Amino acid sequence: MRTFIVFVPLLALATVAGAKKEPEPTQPTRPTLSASPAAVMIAGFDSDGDTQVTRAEFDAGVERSFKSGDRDGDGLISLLELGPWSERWLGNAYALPGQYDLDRDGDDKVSPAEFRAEFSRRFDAMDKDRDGVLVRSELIVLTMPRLDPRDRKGKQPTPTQPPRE
Ligand SMILES: [Ca+2]
Ligand SMILES: [Ca+2]
Ligand SMILES: [Ca+2]
Repeated sequence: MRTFIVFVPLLALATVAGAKKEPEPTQPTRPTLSASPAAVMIAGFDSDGDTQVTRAEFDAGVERSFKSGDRDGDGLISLLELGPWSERWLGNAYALPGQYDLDRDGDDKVSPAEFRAEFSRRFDAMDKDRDGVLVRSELIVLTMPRLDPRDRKGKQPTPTQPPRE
């Protein structure tokens, strides 16, 4: 992936240099790469370190996560337990999936079935090729920048040059 990230700006610079005095050279479109809190959590379920999360690793990870969230061991994650669980596994108490995604029957408790169902839904949504394995590219979201007509002028990429002496 590193090769890809380095290569894109170089290619963009080459395109601009090659365009010379063509009017309005096409803006290089660089996607923004990001990962949702749920994707970060799921990436952590890769127990054998091969960067792929199989369905078995996922199921085990979901169970592990649920058990760690159920601090009082009553078999449910209460709303009081949900905040610390979210902070630990999603990186923030307000990250999604949250209470309304997880507690589908609205009894203020997240059951193992509710928990599994929500993450299973997310696994299926991320598994684009439907092979039952999540690879890193399926966990990363590419957002293409929107071309705003107002930004067309005067926003040339500035090539980095060594300072002249
Ligand atoms: Ca509990
Ligand atoms: Ca519930
Ligand atoms: Ca897949």
